[in-house]
Amino acid sequence: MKQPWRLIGLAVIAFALLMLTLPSTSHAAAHAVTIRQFAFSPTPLVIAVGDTVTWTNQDGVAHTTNSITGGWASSPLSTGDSFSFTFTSAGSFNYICTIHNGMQGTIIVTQHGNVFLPFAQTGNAR
Ligand SMILES: [Cu+2]
Repeated sequence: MKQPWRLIGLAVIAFALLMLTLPSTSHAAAHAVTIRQFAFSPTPLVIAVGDTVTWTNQDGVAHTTNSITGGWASSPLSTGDSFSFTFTSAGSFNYICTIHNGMQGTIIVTQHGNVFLPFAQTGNAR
């Protein structure tokens, strides 16, 4: 009769380990994009689902950050102003400054939110 209890014990441990890994899978990071000299930097920027990007205008003139596909749209950002957006789905998102259409950038959102990824990365100091 010891085996069933042992299996249940293992299941509890496995469940506890899974719960421990969940916060790290939704470990949202913050990224900064600088707007300077009529350019977004860095671009392309690679992030994970759930991460937040903050654009900050360091130019002397106003700029915007507007997704071409309508995901986000800032109002004109004056010098020192910031705009943040949290990406909730994977994909490649192109954006522009609507004041200066030649200003273009790309945010690449990858699917790091995979629950099983931490198991594959055992021993990785993350
Ligand atoms: Cu601009």
